[in-house]
Amino acid sequence: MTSPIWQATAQAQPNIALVKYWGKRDDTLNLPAAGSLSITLDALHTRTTLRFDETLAADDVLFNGQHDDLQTRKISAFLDLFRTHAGIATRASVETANDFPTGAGLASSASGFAALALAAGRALQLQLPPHALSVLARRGSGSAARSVFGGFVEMTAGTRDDGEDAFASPLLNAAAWPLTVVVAITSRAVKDTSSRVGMDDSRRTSPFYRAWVATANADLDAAREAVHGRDFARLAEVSEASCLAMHAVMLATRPGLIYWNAATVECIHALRALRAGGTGVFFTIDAGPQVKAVCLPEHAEAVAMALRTIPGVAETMVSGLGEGARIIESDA
Ligand code: 2P0
Repeated sequence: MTSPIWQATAQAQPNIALVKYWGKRDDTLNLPAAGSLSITLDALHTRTTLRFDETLAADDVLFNGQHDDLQTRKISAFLDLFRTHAGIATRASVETANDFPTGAGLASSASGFAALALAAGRALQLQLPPHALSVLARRGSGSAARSVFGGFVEMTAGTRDDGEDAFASPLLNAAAWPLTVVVAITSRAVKDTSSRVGMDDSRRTSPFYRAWVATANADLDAAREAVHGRDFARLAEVSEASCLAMHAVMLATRPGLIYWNAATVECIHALRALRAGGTGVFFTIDAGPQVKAVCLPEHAEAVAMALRTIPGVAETMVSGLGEGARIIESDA
């Protein structure tokens, strides 16, 4: 008799936070200290095929075409959550790949764990409602909870110790306010300090950390209202403020977390000058040196051209807003 194989392929896209997440209230359950608000992209993808196979003695993970011990451990621990949920011990083979730089401040863990959570839930036929999928994706990476959904998304910090109320929800779909994001790649190097380690260091040592967490709700309220009102100027103001406050917390961490390079700073100045001249654009920057320019679609080409002239900008990628994680293929 052949052993059963449960298989699913899922795709998810990274998201970019406009109101940032930087710090946890619980490391084990990956519970954020404050809420966040993001946009899901459509041009960058993670695709993940998962097969639970009773003939396997161990999980077998192919990450961007390679066997990688660290990624295998992370993915295996994540799949344990689903095995526990389903009451099985079956091992899995996983093939996951990103069509964009991994670990370089482009939210590859967000799309990666969102795709894996969706594939695992489908392969095991767990019938998870979206918020439960978001809770599980969060266990892999806090930002992955947001990539479950498309368009504009809000992540709620929740108050429960078990984390069941810490999940993301859709705010506005992508077509309702189709902004364009131009990503300026200023380095392809993998960052020195992961977000996970960096945000824990900030919580423990940055004198600005408490103030950062205390101001998050006001930023969330302003950003949510700006999204509902399609108020680009207001969204620009709060997004840049949240980004710069997060980087202030990072800089004041001991030792200081400096994710920017010279080109990052040049991009900031160039984008501010463009906005002062009437271009609909604002910047945001995550735990890496890339600059994400969020634009009104009619201004995206001018923004991309301006960013490409800046020394140190190796490449620009242009993306619209996209859908949430989805199943591409499944036999379950
Ligand atoms: C964000 N970042 O809101 C912020 C801004 C980076 C800077 O979410 O430890 O990879 O897995 O929960 O989700 C990156 O952090 O961290 C991130 P974990 P994650 O997009």
